[in-house]
Amino acid sequence: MNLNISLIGAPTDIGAGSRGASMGPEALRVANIVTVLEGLGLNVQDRGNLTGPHNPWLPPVDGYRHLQEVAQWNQSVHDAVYAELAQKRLPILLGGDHCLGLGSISAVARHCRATGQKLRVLWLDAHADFNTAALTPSGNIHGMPVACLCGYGPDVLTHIGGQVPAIEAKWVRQIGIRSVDEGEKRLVHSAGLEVFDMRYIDEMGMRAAMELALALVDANTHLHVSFDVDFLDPDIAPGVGTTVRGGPTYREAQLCMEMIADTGRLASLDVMELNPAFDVRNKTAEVAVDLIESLFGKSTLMRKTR
Ligand code: 6HN
Ligand code: MN
Ligand code: MN
Ligand code: MN
Repeated sequence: MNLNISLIGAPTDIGAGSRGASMGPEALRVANIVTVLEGLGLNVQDRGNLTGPHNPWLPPVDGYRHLQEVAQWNQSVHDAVYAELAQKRLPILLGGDHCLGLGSISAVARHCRATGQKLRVLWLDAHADFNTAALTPSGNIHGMPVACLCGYGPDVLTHIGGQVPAIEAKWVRQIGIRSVDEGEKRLVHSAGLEVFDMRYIDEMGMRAAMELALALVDANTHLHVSFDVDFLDPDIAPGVGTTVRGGPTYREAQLCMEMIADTGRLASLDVMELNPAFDVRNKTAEVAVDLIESLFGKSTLMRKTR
């Protein structure tokens, strides 16, 4: 794995339905994300925070809230993530709401086209984030990034990485899904997204889900993880704007991260939707940092050496 990590803060809630994800990057820093990663022997550069338009908090227009502002934020995320990848570093985007997964993954896809790598996106989330302007119940663009990446969206969002669609639905695996809107569900099915929802995880277990989600990851695969903190059960992660009961437990989430780490192919990461305004003494940020530590290969005594 790449040992050179760059942190990029994106302090905005421009695509969300509640205010506060803009404080996410600082909460992750307060939870010691830098020293925890350094403790694993990684070289960590904190690039500080990107800037962008403030949140005007307006109602949706033609099915989108803040479309131009969302496009601007995503353009700067794209540029920052692409620059780190071009310097052969592993970018970690500190969100910020999940609309920014669009800029981040557009950059990763562009990088993979340039290097000839296969891209695999793991989308860890309670939600599918596969809405369009016609389907969305809210107009909040954090519910739309996967659809935009797959080409279902307005030009200002689908063109950010220079190729439309930025990715193919078959490169994506969604894990932990348990809240999908009615119209969104139909589009998920027709686009052919592979979803390991909570029903699947309940019946088959996290291990079986991750084995399938990681099948076909090989030495030429760039593995991108987009970690929406609302993936986690609200009992352990109340600090998000859109909690949904019935998510992975602490242990299930650890196993998920450990199995990703074992591939050795993690090459970029988003940590999104952390909302300190809903948190209790920064504990959700601490849980997220714990899980990121496992994602980067924190080893335990019981682990067999490779
Ligand atoms: N997220 N499906 C809902 C919507 O408004 O489109 C919720 C989206 C949540 C998005 O948590 O990243
Ligand atoms: Mn999300
Ligand atoms: Mn979510
Ligand atoms: Mn790469």
